[in-house]
Amino acid sequence: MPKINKAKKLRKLLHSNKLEFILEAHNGLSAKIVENTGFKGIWASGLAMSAQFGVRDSNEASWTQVVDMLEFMSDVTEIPILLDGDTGYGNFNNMRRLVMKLEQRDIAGVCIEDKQFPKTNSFIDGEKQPLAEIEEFCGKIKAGKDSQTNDDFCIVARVEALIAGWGMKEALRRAEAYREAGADGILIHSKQSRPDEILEFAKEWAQRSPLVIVPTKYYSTPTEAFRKAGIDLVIWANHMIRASVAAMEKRSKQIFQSESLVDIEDKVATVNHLFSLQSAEELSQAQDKYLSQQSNMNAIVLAASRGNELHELTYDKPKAMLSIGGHSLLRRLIDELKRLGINKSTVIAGYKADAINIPGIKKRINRRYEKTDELASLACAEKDFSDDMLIIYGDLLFRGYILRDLLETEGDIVVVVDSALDNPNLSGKPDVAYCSKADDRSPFMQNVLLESLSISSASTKKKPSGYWIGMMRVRKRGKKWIDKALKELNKRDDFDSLTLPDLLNYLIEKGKPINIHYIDGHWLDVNSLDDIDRAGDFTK
Ligand code: SPV
Ligand code: MG
Repeated sequence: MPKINKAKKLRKLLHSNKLEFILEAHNGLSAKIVENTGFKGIWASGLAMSAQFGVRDSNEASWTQVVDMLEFMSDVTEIPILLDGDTGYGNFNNMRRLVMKLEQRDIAGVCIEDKQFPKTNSFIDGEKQPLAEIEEFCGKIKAGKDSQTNDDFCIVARVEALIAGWGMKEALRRAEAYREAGADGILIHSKQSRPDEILEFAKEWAQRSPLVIVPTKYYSTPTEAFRKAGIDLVIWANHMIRASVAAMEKRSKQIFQSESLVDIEDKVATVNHLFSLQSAEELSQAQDKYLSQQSNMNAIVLAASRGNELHELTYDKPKAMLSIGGHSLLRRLIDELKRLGINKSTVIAGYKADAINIPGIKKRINRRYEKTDELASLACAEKDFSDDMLIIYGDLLFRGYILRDLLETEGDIVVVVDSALDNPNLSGKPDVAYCSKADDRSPFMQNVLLESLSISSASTKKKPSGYWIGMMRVRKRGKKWIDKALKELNKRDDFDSLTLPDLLNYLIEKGKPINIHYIDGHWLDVNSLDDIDRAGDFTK
């Protein structure tokens, strides 16, 4: 995107031949709000910025802290920002460096006032504050102008003579000197509640250069009077910070007194509104564009069974919550999924569901776990199915590369099959896989399809190709097949006894291709006490 020249925009505001308005902002959020409202520019007020830091408007916040804040403001807006640069934070040399740093952050201009560093706010004993020497201040303006690299960067000179009680003549003398030194505009400041001296100044000034005012004290003046006086720019200088202070004090008192949120929920901005001010939507679109596919995946984890073979070890928890080396099997699995960018997991619990207390997962409960098998559990998570998901047993231990490689394997449904038929870690009754081709151990064997799964190899003379390990990846079309199959199988009397292998066999019967991702060992599922020892070694 071509960079918009914010300095040019500010210059245009100063020279627009009509009265323009800019509003104060003091951080990224308020800057965004000012822009969203429709203002054409932002006043980065020294008073408001120091107030939001909780310090005084007396150069207590360092100039680099101010510049850091400006960066946030500038990053989230496209309208120009005019910085209230106090006295330029030092002499001509500090001014040069300030201009350089402001330009680097795309700040459109800076206003400096003819006082001495450290200054204090003009409305606090304004008449006691010493003014800068005219020559010295002119040198500062010149140094700033000479160091800017963008011709449109604006330096506005603020005349404090009226505030300090030095009179109209001195104010005009100073303004003229600053104009001649190269200032792009004059800000004439007043603390009177009536606009008389400002209007008089404007008349005498006679549009020699752009004129800027801050009607904080003479706020009741009709805006038309400024227009008629030929003023170019009005700064509403501190009303965002004051609005927020009033709102925060009111609401914090209410919460404190009521010890409840009931009365204020409707009176504060919604969390969604905050998200929108933070452009959360843009981030989610960028995630879709830039994050690898697997980060949008979710995992459906089956963890409803007790694991009866483990006897008293699973007396008070399901098998997936057995601790191996200090972490439960399920915890290890969820951590591994996260490591590979799968951050959404639905765990289907059943037996001792309360014992599954892993943060950040969604839990679905198969209340009929005692009378049902895997498919009934899977159906409990139907609402969480997505167009890219992993279905996996909750008690599975495996080396990370297995899942990583699975995520890179093509296919609407891909199941992981261990072709090491003599894998010493195997126990229980693993599901025997018969596939269209045996594993030839080439790195990326493709287009191998599952022909059937069976609980034992005795039923057929065909040579098994390996064991299904209880992990499958399902893409959009595969999900549709599974949705449909679950509906159809649910009508069968034996639905409660059906397992994931039954589902896969059913899909194969219906002609759906189930792809194979072959591995060679490096996984374990815990079925017996011996497996627990093996699992301990496996996780070391
Ligand atoms: C500011 O906004 O910090 C200003 C304007 O300097 S005023 O507070 O009115 O002096
Ligand atoms: Mg200020």
